[in-house]
Amino acid sequence: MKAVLQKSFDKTLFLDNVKRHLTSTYATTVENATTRAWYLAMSRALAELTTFDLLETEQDERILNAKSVNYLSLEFLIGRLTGNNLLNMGVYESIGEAVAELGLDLSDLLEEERDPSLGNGGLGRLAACFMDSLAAQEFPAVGYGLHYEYGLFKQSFEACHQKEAPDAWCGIEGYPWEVARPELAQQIGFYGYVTTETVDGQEKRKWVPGMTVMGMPWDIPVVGYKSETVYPLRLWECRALAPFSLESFNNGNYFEAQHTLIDAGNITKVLYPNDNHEKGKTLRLMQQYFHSAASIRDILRRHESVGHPLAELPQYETIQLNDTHPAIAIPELMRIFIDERNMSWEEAWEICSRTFAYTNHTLLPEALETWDESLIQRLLPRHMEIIYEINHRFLQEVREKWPGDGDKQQKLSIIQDGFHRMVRMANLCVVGSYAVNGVAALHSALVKQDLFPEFHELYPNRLMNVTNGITPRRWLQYCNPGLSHLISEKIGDNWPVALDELAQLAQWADDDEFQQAFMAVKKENKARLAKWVKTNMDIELNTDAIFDVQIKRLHEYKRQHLNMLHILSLYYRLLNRPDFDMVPRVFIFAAKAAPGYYLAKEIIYAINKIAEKINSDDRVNDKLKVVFIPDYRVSMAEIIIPAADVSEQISTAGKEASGTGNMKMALNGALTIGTMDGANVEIREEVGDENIYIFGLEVEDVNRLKASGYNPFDYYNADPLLKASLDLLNGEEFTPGEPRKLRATYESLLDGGDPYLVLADFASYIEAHGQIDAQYRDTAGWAKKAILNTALVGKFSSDRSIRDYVNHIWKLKSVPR
Ligand code: 26W
Repeated sequence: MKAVLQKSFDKTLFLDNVKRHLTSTYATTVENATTRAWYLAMSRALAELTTFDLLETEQDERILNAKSVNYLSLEFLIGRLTGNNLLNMGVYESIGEAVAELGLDLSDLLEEERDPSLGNGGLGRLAACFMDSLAAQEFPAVGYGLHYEYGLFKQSFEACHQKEAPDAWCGIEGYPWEVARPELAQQIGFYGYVTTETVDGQEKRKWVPGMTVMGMPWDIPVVGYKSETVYPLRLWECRALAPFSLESFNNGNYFEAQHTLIDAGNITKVLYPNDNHEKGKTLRLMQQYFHSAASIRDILRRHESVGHPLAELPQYETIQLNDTHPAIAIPELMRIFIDERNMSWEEAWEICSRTFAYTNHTLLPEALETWDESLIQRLLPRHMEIIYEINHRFLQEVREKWPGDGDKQQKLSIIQDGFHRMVRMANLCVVGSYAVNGVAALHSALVKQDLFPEFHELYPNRLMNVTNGITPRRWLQYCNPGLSHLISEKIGDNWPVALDELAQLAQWADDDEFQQAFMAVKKENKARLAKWVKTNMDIELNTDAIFDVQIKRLHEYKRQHLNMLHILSLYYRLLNRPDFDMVPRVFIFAAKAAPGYYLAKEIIYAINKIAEKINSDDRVNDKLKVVFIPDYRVSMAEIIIPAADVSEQISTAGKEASGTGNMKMALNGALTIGTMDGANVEIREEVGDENIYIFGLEVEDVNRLKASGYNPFDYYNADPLLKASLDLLNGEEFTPGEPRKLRATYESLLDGGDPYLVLADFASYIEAHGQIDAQYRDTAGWAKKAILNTALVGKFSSDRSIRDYVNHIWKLKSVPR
């Protein structure tokens, strides 16, 4: 690994380039440039440097002849690039000094960057961390995604309700870090019909699309940490092929002629804002096919440009499917092989099924994708034929293994029978892949046990686990410079590429001086967040209070409303029990709700109303504060996470596949309060029982309770504190003159049957919070726990996740440059 930029960084040349972009790209002058113009010009100048390396990496013979992974994902939640890339390029300090000569402050410039919010949450952010780790360890890779015109909506609160606004992340000037690759554009078809042609006496099926669009790739550089390796994150934008139909144009029907243009422009117009809930919309399937088809063609182009035969595809390329969203890539590759490259079914299948691997990210039934057979038939008629054939041959295999077992066939079939026949994308992925993985040990066990038990019997070696991870560059080194310096002082500066080395910190966990330094950094980070909250929300926070943080998408299974009930119980006790004492707490929430998810929006509304009241109630003000930070996004997480004392990971056991926010906060010295769910289980294994607060029902308990007929009223009637808290919610305390205005949440927890067992876990949750309160008072004891969290979570580096994929699934070799 070389740090060439670091060595050869030429300040004068760089500043000249910045000034050149200021005038030639952004049409302004040194005298007139705004901070924004300077940020754009600086980023363009930096991006230019990485484009050189991108092209060199792309043409490197050793990489062309090595095996690469193609990471197919409808989402890449990359976050701001400029600051992080400066760090990866090893020039953060020198650029800071360089721009200072122009009288500019680097952090002001970095604040000008808008987050590219090209993802919803966990799945998209994981894809971004994985790209960072692939580049850092120089495992050849290409990320394939979509160039949405609008990313995830921007969130604001109006009278405590969530309001959505479109997110034009590119801005009017365009995004400085991307470069168009028109020479790599592709044509993609939709609709139409299938005919049979006879070629050389052989019958061949041929798809004649009814509509064709263009896929224009934009490359975003993924910069390897202190190396010259730069891989492309290739995002496809959909455009009309010809601006309009010439024929109708010449007929004088100018506006009709523009219809194709409008349709094509729609496909990548906006990211679907649903997280863990699929809706089956035509445009979404069009996005998926557009993404898969463009990516597959690009992969084949790369493979063949070096002269590799198609039959050797699995030796050179592997294709990782990030959930089932790109599943249509499987029949697409089959179609190209059979219809366009004259392969036999057997030969095509042999290659295909050694090329794809699939990651499952959720067990929630409402998130498992199924598409109407009739929709696929209409949009992609040839693909539907191929799916039938895949299924037909697969079911034959099932019949051989279990003769006469109709039940097994029904469960395994890719086609779900019924009035509306549906295609189960997860089944298609398992059948068409050589490896299938879950994202944490518990989740992968449940994938084998509950989601795909029959597949596991049929293919005992196919299902595996790769526990998720996070990149330590962005999520410690970049976002928490104070802690990073403290760590490097103690153990040197190799930990960003070898996170297990943090374990050495454990030797100072009891050291007075180190404890104080560690907690002083935490306090500075809390002050930084408090300043943000004061400036942007005009709420005053006490940095001596416990900062108790829950930041993630809003979903019932994640149970923000359990956290809310805890707050209500504290408020109730502060007002009604004169002897009740507590360490001051600041509750921090940040979460977006899918725009169509009614109850999630009601929970946001309730928390905001509760916050409004509590924050202005002088009786409790010195003890309790509640802050719901609007518009949660990567750059906001970078400020919140280093400031967390307590990390809320409180999903119903068995529902959160992994979680990655849990890893980020533990790494930054927060203690987790969590259920035995997702990666919490493994975090506990690493940090030890004394350094985490585990509570609540486990998966088996949840199943048993549900099977025995769960009744939330049993808990409501038996626990006075729970009853008082819920009644407080349903009264008019928080909505004076309008009782029961927050009833949606209340009712879902009682009459609604409490599907996620909030009430069942309440008592145990309150008890765990009681322990936190007691143990936080022991300053040295808490510092020790916080230090041990940072020290002992090295396992959760995404570098380790990527090595697991490389060794057990992809079988790649690192190609150092
Ligand atoms: C089709 C609608 C839809 C959209 C997104 C269904 C499902 C999804 C994602 C798979 C949901 C998701 O982001 N899952 C999260 O993936 C993370 C990365 O593996 C895990 O850490 C989270 O636990 C999981 O909820």
